[in-house]
Amino acid sequence: MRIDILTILPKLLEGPFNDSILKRAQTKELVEVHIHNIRDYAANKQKSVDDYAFGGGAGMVMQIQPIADCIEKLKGERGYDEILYMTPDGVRFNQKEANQLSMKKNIMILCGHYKGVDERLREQYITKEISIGDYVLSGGELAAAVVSDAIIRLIPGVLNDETSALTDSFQDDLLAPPVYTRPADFNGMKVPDVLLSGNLKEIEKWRYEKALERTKNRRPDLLDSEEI
Ligand code: 6GU
Repeated sequence: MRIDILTILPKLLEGPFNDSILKRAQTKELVEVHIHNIRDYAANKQKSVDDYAFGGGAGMVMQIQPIADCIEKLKGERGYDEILYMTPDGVRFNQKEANQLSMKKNIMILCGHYKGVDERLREQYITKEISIGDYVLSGGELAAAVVSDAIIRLIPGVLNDETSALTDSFQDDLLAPPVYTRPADFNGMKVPDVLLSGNLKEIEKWRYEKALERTKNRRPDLLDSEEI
């Protein structure tokens, strides 16, 4: 898989992709991540990438030219399965979307700023508009990192057994159950007996019950009616 991210703040994205699982995925050549500075494509002398909104109002709008040129250049080099635009007015991102995107070959992600990008860019190039939740971030970069992380860890070979995605929260529409490690007794706070019992069937049952209980309490919206 290849992910191209278009941003005016490339430094913001360096950290998340240069550590831990996302870094290893690139070293193992399971994913290529390319970050493009939109400002490099600005055709004007001042290298400006934003301007006042037609019709007035507060906030700047990201201009069409630098972004269109960057997208056109990349599209000339390869086909893209999706061109995503990160925006708080997009469709809410979830695990199902992450699963689907993890099976694509080439994905482009455009990070918005200020009051957003010129609408004509969205009409002309964007195949999917994504929000990561009901709150507003200063820009799309952190959201792009979130979405990329959720996608990349699902690519076969990225995770090992210990970090397996199979037992994640949401993979079966249930939140994950509580987990414990040594010591079994910390200042009198004890690990549930069943986890020390060695009875795999009982442990599975306990984990399922706890996952269900946690989901009912915190995210009842995730449960189908027959499970409640
Ligand atoms: Cl994708 N971008 C911004 N700027 N804010 C957000 C978001 C995205 N998702 C939630 N809030």
